[in-house]
This record gives sequence, structure tokens and C-alpha cells, in this order.
Amino acid sequence: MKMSFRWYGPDDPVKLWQIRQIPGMRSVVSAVYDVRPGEVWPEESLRRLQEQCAEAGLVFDVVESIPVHEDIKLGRPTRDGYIASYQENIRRVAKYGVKCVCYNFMPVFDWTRTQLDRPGADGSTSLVMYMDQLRGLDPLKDGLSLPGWDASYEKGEMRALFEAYAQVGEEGLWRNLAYFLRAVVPVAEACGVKMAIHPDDPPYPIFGLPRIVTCERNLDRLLGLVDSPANGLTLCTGSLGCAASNDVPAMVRKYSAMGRIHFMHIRNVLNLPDGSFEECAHLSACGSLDMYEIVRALVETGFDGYVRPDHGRMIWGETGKPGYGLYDRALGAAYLNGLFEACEKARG
Ligand SMILES: [Mn+2]
Repeated sequence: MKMSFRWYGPDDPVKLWQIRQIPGMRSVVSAVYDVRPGEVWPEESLRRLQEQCAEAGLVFDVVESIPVHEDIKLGRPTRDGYIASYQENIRRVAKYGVKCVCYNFMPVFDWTRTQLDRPGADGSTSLVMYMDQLRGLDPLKDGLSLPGWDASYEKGEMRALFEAYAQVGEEGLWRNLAYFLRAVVPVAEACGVKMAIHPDDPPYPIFGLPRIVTCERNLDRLLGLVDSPANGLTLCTGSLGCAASNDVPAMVRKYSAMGRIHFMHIRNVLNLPDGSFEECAHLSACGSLDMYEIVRALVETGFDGYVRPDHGRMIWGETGKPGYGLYDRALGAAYLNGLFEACEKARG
């Protein structure tokens, strides 16, 4: 396995030299952030990313994410132009050393939480999703701003998007994902890049918008759309794990044995009886997932892809991007390295 860490570029309060000092750290997960979805990334930006990481003693070889334009997800006539840009972006990142591209296919919203700074008993803060708070949110009402979501749509645009997705529905979204994958996977294959779709977070429909990358049945269907190793998964344990019906260690074992997991996001989550959940420290004892069983499944199936600690809490007075501070993610990486070493030695 190759340990990695997400970095938001030079404006990230977390610096590359700090990431370099986390024991066992190898790879940087990043992206070009100043280009709109659907446009082509300048080679100069990619060259700079590659150089900055190399100067810090790290390797830039994972992209998270190349965003998929809404017109592709909606299957609009303009999608072919955006898909051509996507294909070009795959070629370009490959030219600068990238081996794995993480992306998602969630309509309108990326990950959704109802609060980003919920204090825990120990004084740390974390991201949470509380169902009673969620019920009070309506993205089509005036003045709604969802935590962590950039309010780049006007209200009218948002309403039009919701109406368009209502027309497309779940089966339409599947058709549009298949169309996209049939166009981009052969390009990824040709340049040695593995595509790795991130599950929907949380893995169920939200605000009436369809969501399809949610459970084992749907992951099977997804992998069957294009049966190539280049059509693979980012298996995010916290995203899949906040639906109690997902047996995360079993899913990790199955898809890793198939060689279809290219990127692991490993974090824990504490599920509450009403379907709400709280992000927590990485340790098994802190949440609902058995982190040992997840790592054991990877080791026993010979997993050699990328791993990163996922969202951390804010601890020790750190301020910054919610979920993406240095300290708790570094603790997560150290804990995961310990689990990997123990499982590898037990296997002999
Ligand atoms: Mn994730």
C-alpha cells in the first residue's frame, strides 16, 4: 500500500513539509483548483504541482478530483465537449506522473453535512449529519447555505437543476454514467491511469436528488458498465459506512480481491440510531467501523493501491478547512500504518 495525504495546494494551511514529516508518508493527493469544472487544466499548473511535491520529498501521483460537469451527469447535448475536456485532463495528469484519478458522480451537491464544527466530549470538533437538522433544510429556499458547499448557483439555476434531475431519475443517471465511462475508461487505459469513483456521501438520495454509488449491488453494476481494471473504486469507508446496511470490511475484501480498488479513504464514523452520524477519530473504539477488519481485508487480498486517512477532527486548537486539518489526519495515518504493520506481520 502507498500512504498518501490530501493537499489543497499552496493556499492550504497544511504545508508539504509538514506532510513530509508524518511517518511513512509517500504520496500527495491534489488537484488544480482554479479551473472551472469542464475546462482543461493548464499543463503549467500540473508541472508546478509535480515539482513542489518532489521538492518536499513526496510524489504527486493521485488526483482528487477531476470534477464531472453537471451536463455530463444530466446527459445534455453539450456533454460531448465536456467529456473531450475530461479525456484531455486524463492525458495531461498522466503526463505529469498521476496514476489514479478520483472522481464522483453526485448530482449538484458533493458530500453533505448539517454541521462542520460539532464539539465532542473531549473538546475536539468534527463534521456531523443530524437527521433532525437535515429535515429543516431546503436548498430551494431563499438564503439557504449548506455547510461546506460553495454557493455558486443562483436560486433560479438551482431550481432548474433540481427539475432536470427529477426528469433524469436514477436510471437516467446510470445511463449517463455508462456513457461517460465508455468514453473515458479507454483513454485512462491507454495512458496508465486508474479511474476510481468515490461513493456518494452519504450513500442515499438527498433533497430528492438521485444517488447511485451507494451499496454493494450498485457497485457491482458500476464495475460491470465497463469491465476494465481502469474502471475502479475509491472505497471510502466513512461514506459507505454511514449506511448501517453496508458491510464495509466485506466490501473491501470483495473488491480488493477483484483488483478494482485503486484508492482507499479510511476513516471511522459513529452511527446513531436514527440514521444520523458523527465523524470521529480513526480508532475502531471511537466509532461504528472495525478498522482492523478493514485493514486485514486489504492485507490478505494483497492490496497495493493508495491509502489516505480521511476527514479528521479539529484538535489541539488547530483551525483550517473542516475535516482537513493536519493533526488528526496525521494521527489517523500513524494508526493506519500500525494496523498495516501488524496485519502484514501476522500474515507472515
Ligand atoms: Mn472519502
